Amino acid sequence: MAKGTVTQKIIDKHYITGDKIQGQQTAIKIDQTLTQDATGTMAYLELEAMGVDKVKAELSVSYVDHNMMQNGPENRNDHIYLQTVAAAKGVYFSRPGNGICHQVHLERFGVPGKTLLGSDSHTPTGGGIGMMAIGAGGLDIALAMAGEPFRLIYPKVIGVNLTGSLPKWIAAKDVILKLLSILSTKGNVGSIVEYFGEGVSTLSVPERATITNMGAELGVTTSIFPSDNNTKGFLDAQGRGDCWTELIADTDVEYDEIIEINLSTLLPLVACPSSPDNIKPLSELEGEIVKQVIIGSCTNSSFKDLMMVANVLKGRQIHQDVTLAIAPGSKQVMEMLGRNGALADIIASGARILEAGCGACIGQGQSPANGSLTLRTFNRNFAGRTGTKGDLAYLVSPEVAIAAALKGQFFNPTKLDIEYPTFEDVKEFLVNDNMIIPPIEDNESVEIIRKPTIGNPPTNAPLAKDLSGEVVIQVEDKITTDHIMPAGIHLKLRSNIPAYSQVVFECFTEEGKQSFAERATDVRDAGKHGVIIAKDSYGQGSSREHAAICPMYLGIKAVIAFAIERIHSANLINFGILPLIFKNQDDYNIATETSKVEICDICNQLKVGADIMAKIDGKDVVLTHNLSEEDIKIILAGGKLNCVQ
Ligand code: MIC
Ligand code: SF4
Repeated sequence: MAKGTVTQKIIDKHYITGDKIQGQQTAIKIDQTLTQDATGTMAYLELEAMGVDKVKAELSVSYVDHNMMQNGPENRNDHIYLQTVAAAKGVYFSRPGNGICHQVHLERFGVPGKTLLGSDSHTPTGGGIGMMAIGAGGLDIALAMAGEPFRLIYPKVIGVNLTGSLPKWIAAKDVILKLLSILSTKGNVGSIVEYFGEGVSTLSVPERATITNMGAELGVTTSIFPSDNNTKGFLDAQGRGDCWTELIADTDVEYDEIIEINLSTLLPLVACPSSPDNIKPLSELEGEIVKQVIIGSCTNSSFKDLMMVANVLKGRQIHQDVTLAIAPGSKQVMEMLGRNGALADIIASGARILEAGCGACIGQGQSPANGSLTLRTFNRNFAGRTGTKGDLAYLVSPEVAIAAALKGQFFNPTKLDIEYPTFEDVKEFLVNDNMIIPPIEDNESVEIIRKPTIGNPPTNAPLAKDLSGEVVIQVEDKITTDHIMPAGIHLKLRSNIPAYSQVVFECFTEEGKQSFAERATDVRDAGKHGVIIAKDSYGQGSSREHAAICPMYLGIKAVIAFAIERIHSANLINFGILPLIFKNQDDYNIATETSKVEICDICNQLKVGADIMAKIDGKDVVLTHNLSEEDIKIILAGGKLNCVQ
């Protein structure tokens, strides 16, 4: 059992109830919350449904960064709702254009040693300044805003010992890509990654934040760096040095597992289509023609990253067959680049400047052409996420991205005939919070504006005595929430569950065949409970609770898989869908796309640690689950909203 870790220190300080035993549920106090618009509308509708007048967390911030295309009125309707509900409930509101939630939170609100719960899976970015920052579904954030504790699995702490220092042109992105090549995207549920070792002090806060951000792809609860002098320097430069505290592991610290990474020996790495853990050394890809490069997203859009890019581009021109798009992570970054002239260098090179937001990372524009390679500094390259079916998206560091933009092919940046631009850490960031609206005193008089595209969150019926189910879809390994609930052009439907439900599992709809929504509706209309069957690591990726709400809306009552990822499993429970596990994986093969699934007396069978006897097409199948007492109560009630309303 780990001891003396930064992780434990924060958990101990925030501990409320539960066993401090690895693998058991522990409830902790949440100090800060964040939401973004694409998950936020549901979260605040849920908060309203709970009858909460004013948020009880120390600090809550609502960001608008995902849905900014405004094709049709839906996005702007959401923004107006979010701004008015923030004012009514005592929440800070970060206006569209102010930047990506994780970047802005790091700059303006994050505090070492505090807990942060965010309705976005990349909330662990805050681990870059020593926060325990965790992603969760919107309903869990709503509950944290209401002052409720958050339950997490008491973690296994994986220590990553960083030694050496990064060579020129090798970046923080290569560190996390290296770790993904070791740990992969699956099998890490219930772990927290904590960085330590002499290499830590060689990394600046933006570099640490790149690493903790993309740590989300490991499927761990979160990732964290100690809070040291570099952290102090960053917070001082943000004019927030007074919130700094030192937070480092004890000298006799013990981790549950240790992974060694020597920064000095790292080479440029690439995550190939279509998974962040499909890692190859850049050397294997050199020379392959690249048609599009995009630099941005919450992983790699800091002032540091973009200054490196601007310096490389200064006086140079991008390759004539490549489009280069750059999205700064925040208004602070954009304004600083504008004032120091770097933006002019970027524009002069032929790059296209995008607004400070998620944009292309969530399929809002910049879809690549068919069959052409796109290089992105993002954190996810799940199939189709770019908006192009059969896309070829590669995840790289800004250094590898910019080399490709100049050369029109995968090119090793260390071979560029360019001096690597090195910088001192920024001593004073430009602080201009005019796009952040603070909470007001007279919050009760605020009118919450809900335009017609914003519906109520649906609720579920309590669990039936017997589950009389029928398979609606049978899928394979590593199904991400992007497969379940596509974003891109459909993202604007996030506040309209009946409409959004129509595209559940859209990527698996074959020409001339029933869609998932049609099949699920038929099953439901026949009086049966819908069941989803899957293999390993079901529900990877984003925190979008719509991947549970929409299937629930269509009558899904159970998911049976080899393993279900943490945030998605919690979302299923929150909306009253049973997350069940095959005890014997061979039983997956008994099922077909139309099998009958019977679980008699499910309400009584559902006991902590007990197996569940089911029948698939009449054959006996044993299922298990990881549900706690509390989870079972929620499932029986048909979801958390039914318990708290
Ligand atoms: C993502 O990167 O997939 C998102 C879009 O930010 C999601 C949240 C969402 O689906 O709204 C996430 O990471 O949680
Ligand atoms: Fe936005 Fe992309 Fe970051 Fe998600 S991963 S928060 S879509 S920038």
